[in-house]
Amino acid sequence: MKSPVNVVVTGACGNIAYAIVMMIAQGQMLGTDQPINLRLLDLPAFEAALEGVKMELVDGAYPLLREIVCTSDYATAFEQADIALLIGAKPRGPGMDRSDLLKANASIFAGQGQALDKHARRNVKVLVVGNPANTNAYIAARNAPSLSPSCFHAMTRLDHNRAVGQVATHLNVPCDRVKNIIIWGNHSNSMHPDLSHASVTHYPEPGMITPAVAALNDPKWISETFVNTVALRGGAIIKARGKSSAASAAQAAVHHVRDWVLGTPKGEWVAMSVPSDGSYGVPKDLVFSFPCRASNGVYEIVQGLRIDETTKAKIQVNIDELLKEKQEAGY
Ligand code: NAX
Repeated sequence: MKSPVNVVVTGACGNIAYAIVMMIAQGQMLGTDQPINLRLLDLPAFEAALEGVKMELVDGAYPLLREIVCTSDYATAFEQADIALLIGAKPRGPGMDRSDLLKANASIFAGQGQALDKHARRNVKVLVVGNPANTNAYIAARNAPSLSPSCFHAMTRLDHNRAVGQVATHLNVPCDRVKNIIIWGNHSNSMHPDLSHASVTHYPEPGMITPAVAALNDPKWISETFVNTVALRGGAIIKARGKSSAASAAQAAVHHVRDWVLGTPKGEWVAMSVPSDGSYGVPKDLVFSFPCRASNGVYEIVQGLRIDETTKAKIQVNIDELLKEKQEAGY
């Protein structure tokens, strides 16, 4: 039997956390042979509610779960952390402008970066979900000087999964036949879903592989309906449900960490927001969504893909947006 890994979930009383802790406990994120110690962190006012989440986890009788710790103390939460899902963040309140929101979150993620720096394992894998996720991840990494920036990712996997879902639904094929979609940029309405390297397997006949653009054969649908549906999906869900995406966000975070830890399937890549190494002209260290592969717990940005002029322009829009966010947050 493997030794347990320490998994921290922040914002553990929130909507996304409520879905994700059960998925983690089932082994969907790290494998069904991997025991887990869960550390649930939320604000002090939510400590009693956290105990309720713990009771439900106990009542779920999950064989992989070992310790379950509920806390509002960073040192307790992040001690020897192997995986940290930073989901909790400050939402925009009445009268708050964008730069107030960026600054409020900057102080949360600076504090969590410092705590990870001090307490977590040196190869900790941190996934920032709380918005503005890319800038929050950048700030956490800046505040953890003894950890490699490569420990800090942000989540654009939900955008990736939304794009897969749209293509699969449009072609009436199962989602796992749609491969190698790219999401470029920031987790915001500006991010760019790119189908130019995507393909659809077993389409139109079993055994065939068709470029997604050819399978769809509808440039207007791709450049308008598809791009806008993916970019505006979060708002559409709030409008329809009266609440923001929770189960799909949890699923996306599970997919991101699973692929980072256990590896991406051979020949495939997925969207991960990772610190830039200068690839595709993105300034170094900006946390930017790229096509990434992973194996044995190590990820890499897929190199050398041909980028068309529309995509180049969209990448630049996202660079400018992230540079502005960083500045507004005081970095
Ligand atoms: P909820 O408002 O349901 O829950 C947030 C929880 O975080 C609350 O329990 C709150 O007390 C806690 N919290 C706030 N500050 C904290 C801190 N400093 N330390 C620990 N806990 C803290 O939000 P939920 O729907 O779960 O969404 C969480 C975050 O995910 C939001 O910022 C949201 O915007 C973001 N999202 C990011 C997505 C992505 O693709 N990157 C998609 C889904 C989601 O919109």
